Amino acid sequence: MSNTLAIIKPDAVQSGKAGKILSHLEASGFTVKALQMTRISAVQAGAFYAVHRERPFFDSLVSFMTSGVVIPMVLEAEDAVAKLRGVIGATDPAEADQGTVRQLFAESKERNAIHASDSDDNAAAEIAFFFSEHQRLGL
Ligand code: FUP
Repeated sequence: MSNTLAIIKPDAVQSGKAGKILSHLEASGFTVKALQMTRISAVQAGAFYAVHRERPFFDSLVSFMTSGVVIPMVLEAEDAVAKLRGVIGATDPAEADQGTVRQLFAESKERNAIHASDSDDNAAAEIAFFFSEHQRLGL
């Protein structure tokens, strides 16, 4: 078993889809190990997406991610990182496979409902970004 980080993004929380997404993740075989509702600052969003700092969509992405509540969570499954990437689908919902979270619930390439870590190293870093050492002891 391994862990990954998912974030239900502001578009999905605001439109009342968080519960359905959580159900979908559980039905897909993930165990929710930790979860919170929070808002992040522009500095925090910029740090989280630092790899995209030079991209043309960066400022808009930071603005979106700070526009409302987000729900970061730690999900456990066998091969959790790859499994969750498959379950969420392609970045752009127009290109996401049928039945994926983004195909079902996302509005656009930017307002795409959910984040998922893309490697085990990034999963560990992103879990530490949102959850304290004390919380991580429970994982
Ligand atoms: P993903 O790993 O599928 O979340 O996608 P990326 O890491 O490539 O992009 C991170 C986030 O940047 C996406 F979730 C949405 C946003 N993004 C855009 O808004 N426009 C783009 O062209 C690409 C990404």
